[in-house]
Amino acid sequence: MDYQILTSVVTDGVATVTISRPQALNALNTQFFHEMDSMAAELAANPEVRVMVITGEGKAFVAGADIAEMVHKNQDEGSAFSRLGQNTFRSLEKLPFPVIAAINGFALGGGLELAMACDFRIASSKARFGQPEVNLGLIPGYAGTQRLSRLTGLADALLLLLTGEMIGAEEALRIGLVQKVLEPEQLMPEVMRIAKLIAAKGPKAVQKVKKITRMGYGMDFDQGSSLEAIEFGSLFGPGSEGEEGMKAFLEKRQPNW
Ligand code: CO8
Repeated sequence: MDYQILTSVVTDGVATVTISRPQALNALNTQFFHEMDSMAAELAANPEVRVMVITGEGKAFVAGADIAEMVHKNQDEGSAFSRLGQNTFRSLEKLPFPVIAAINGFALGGGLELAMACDFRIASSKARFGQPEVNLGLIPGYAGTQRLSRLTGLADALLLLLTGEMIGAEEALRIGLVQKVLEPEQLMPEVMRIAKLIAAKGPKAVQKVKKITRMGYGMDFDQGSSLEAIEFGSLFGPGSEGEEGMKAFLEKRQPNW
């Protein structure tokens, strides 16, 4: 695909995908969703990639869905644009490897919804967060009404969704929306440190942790535990990743995945 908005660089097993439409604060348009679908598929097919990082160029991570594109839509087109984004973001959750949001600036509306579809979020102290859709007479359309309350609890989610107010990074940390806050110049070094840490672990184990934790979150506890037991067993046996990891520990050497 001829990418106009996304760029990607793969180093040491980490694919860093940058959203680059800074003149519109990286607002999400139809082109973005097609590029993200294609990029995710390409990276999923690349055996070198163990972790994906998503960040934005300039002063925004993403300042929302593209209002200039949305303003002319009718009801059916509005619903279709919502489903397009929902499908793309859901597919990020289903990628085999972890996806980290490196939130460098504004994460508003569809931008916060994108960040919430990542496996965890690390933010610059300058980042600003919000679901400002009600200011526009809209509601979130990329499953923000569903993901936010699951991350923060119902009341903090409703406070953000109903007021449309922006919050800073420390408040986002307090309500569980982000996992770490760093000075702007520390953001990418720390994100890369964490991404490379994960990329160096047993690749199948990492994939299974993501899959089972995410699937189990929506499951009955006992069903989730059964799934865990099956997947746990699949890492054992001659030539398996678990055998190599455990042997390496006992032989006091680095594992050779
Ligand atoms: N869409 C399109 N263009 C945008 C957007 C956006 N979301 N955000 C910023 N821009 C553009 C501005 O129009 C401006 O363009 P220009 O230079 O041509 O005038 C440029 O980016 C720079 O923006 P500002 O001059 O406004 O920059 P400031 O630093 O003054 O302000 C803000 C930054 C506070 C982030 C401000 O730009 C802002 O409030 N942006 C809109 C934020 C917003 O409301 N986001 C939510 C959008 S709705 C949404 O995301 C719904 C998701 C679900 C959709 C479901 C599909 C139907």
